[in-house]
Amino acid sequence: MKRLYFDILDSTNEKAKRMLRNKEISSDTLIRALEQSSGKGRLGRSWLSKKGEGLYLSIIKEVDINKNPSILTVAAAIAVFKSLESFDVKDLGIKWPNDILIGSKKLCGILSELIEVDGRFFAIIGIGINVNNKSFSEDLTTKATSLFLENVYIDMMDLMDNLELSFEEVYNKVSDRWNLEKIVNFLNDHLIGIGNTVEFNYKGTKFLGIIDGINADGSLRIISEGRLMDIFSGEITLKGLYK
Ligand code: BT5
Repeated sequence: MKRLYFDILDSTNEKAKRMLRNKEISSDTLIRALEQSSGKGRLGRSWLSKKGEGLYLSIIKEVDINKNPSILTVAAAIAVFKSLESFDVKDLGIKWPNDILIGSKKLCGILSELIEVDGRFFAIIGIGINVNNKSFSEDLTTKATSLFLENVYIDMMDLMDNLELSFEEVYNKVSDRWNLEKIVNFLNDHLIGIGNTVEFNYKGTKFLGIIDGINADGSLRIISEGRLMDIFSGEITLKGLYK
């Protein structure tokens, strides 16, 4: 994978979009910044991206729009999980669709975006991992953690190298039906909240349901009012997670 490094960017995802539109990069590129001035979360939220505190990167992959590109978000979550696991990080969990937690606190967020350039589709998979953060602001302190705060010391460059390999491995597997099944099983084994009650939004209405697992297309299976429902995107609130 081609790598591009920057000291500071607004957002590695935004930079990737600009460069794709200007034909400066193509598939299989990794963009990293030491700092982001407008790190992005989902749904207009922001991602705290101070200099040297976290790993901020985007991976660009051309995708076949007919082959469910949304599975890439879960593939990225699994790649991060496996990478951290290989460094012996304990108590990891995946919260659908895009968070890696240690215990009940968020260590990593993933923002996948899809853009079209001249009829070709590219997925931009943005990954933010808290590495050296020594503390968090009041609003995040009960919700967020870093490797440092969990007493884990991993060199950021080693983490990035390992993560890139892990991503390629998982990415190749999700393109294969048989392996996809194994990947989904892995995900369900590490999914936070199976059997727990969640609140979720479905077509504009709030429902309570019980998490049953993740499907092969990356959607979340919920049992609500005796029915199975598949949630493809959006927000779930796990009851009692952040206490
Ligand atoms: C995410 O959004 O979790 C996706 C974060 C993706 C960040 C990467 S960094 C590289 C690439 N370039 C970008 O510009 N973005 C990607 P979401 O699920 O919406 O979570 C955002 C929420 O998490 C915020 O509203 C805060 O409550 C919380 N938050 C913000 N910064 C955090 C941090 N560093 N650690 C833990 N939680 C954080």
